[in-house]
Amino acid sequence: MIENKALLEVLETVKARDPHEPEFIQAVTEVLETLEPVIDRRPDLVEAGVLERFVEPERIISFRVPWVDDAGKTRVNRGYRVQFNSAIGPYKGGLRFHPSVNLSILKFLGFEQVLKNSLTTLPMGGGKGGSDFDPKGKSDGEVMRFCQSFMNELYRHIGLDRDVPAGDIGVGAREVGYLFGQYKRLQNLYGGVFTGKGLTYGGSLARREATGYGLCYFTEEMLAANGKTLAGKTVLVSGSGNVAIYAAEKAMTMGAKVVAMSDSSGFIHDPNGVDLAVIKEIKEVRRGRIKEYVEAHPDATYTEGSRGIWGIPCDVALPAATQNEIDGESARLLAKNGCFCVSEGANMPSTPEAIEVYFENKMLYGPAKAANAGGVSVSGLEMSQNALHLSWSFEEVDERLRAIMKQIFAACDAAAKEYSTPGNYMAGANIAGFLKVAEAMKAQGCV
Ligand code: NDP
Ligand code: 2IT
Repeated sequence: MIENKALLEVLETVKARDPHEPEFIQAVTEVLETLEPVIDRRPDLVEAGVLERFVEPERIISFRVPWVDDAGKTRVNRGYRVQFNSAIGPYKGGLRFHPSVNLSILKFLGFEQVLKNSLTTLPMGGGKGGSDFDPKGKSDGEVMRFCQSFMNELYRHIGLDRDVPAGDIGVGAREVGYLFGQYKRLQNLYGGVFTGKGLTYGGSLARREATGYGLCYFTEEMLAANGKTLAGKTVLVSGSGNVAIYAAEKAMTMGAKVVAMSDSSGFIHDPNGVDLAVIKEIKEVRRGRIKEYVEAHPDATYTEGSRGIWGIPCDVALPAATQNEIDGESARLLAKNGCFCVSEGANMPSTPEAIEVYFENKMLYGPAKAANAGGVSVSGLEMSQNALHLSWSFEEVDERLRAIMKQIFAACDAAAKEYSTPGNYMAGANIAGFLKVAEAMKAQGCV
């Protein structure tokens, strides 16, 4: 519970202003609670009005996205871009296309992105955007027409030194291609205004793998600091999208056994270890459902309902699907079955109750904004390569990613020790991320 008066006032204002935005309130509450020891020592930041500005997006753009489906019918979706904070660099963050997208979700994601991008050590502010459009079940032509219409509005608001979007849920290589193509056509500019681009048109090697690989690099650092390693451990990875697939791949390379993965319909359990080639074929090539896995591996089981995955005994859990996918009950189940580490590939996958359970059970907890920062880090490296008009090898990008994840862990560890409880990497990530942004905001005055 917060006692600091300035923090309390800011939190109460957010709750009063946005009572209909539960995810945003959840993210802000968690961060403000952990900032108390910093704010107690830094009245100058309160004096400079940093806190009030820190929780309010600089700009929110909302627009109509009309498009024509294959039957010739006009459809309308909502498009958004939340430009949250540009204190340390141009807005940077992904676009999400999913029917659940609304301002509460995009504001929580944008707010988290500000702190995450600060942790990467690269000069990027934070933003997020997207639409309630569902690419699932749409033809390539429908997705293209939607993306072109979305960009017909978004192009005015983005740019190399202004705002650089990327992918997130529902926005992968196909969508980025269509969005980038339309931007280029409208602006007659090739500039690296998108990251996650295809390798034939300015994308970075290892961007596809970056979030998942980075998650494993961070997790390995956290485990090593606590006398443990991923090798030989049984691991659950939720989701089967971009982050999940490459988290599973790197965990396996590091010697772990991944026994389960999921999608929004259900989960597969393969005690022999998941066959990732089959998952990639189903998800990346065919855009199919994870239940098809048991056709290739009849020894594995498929169960309806994605939450059930947390009932499988494991050592390490890597949630990589979506927000609030681990609730208190799932967390208790993980702890009861011997899980000692939860490291987050998805953004805010643990409810506040779940996080309490991790701490009560002395589990190692790698918070999303640190653990999944590898994706945006390599996005930053993609921007650097584009600016230099050259491209680095896979190994070079991967090496830089590894170094960044190591540095992020070190920063979380140090801030936890200086301001909070040693080992509380959640507090460490929030504090280290906040301090850099706060200093920049103070230095730039009331803007
Ligand atoms: P993808 O669209 O590639 O994959 C998303 C996966 O999560 C799919 O398996 C999907 O299942 C599942 N999923 C989505 N929504 C839900 C839901 N409501 N309930 C259960 N499962 C769900 O997205 P990404 O892999 O890119 O993103 C996954 C998470 O990682 C998100 O939280 C994202 O914000 C975060 N992230 C992504 C980064 C990136 O670089 N891509 C970087 C950092 C974080 P289904 O196919 O059934 O919908
Ligand atoms: O949540 C995230 O960090 C992302 N979706 C990636 C953002 C980016 O700009 O690469």
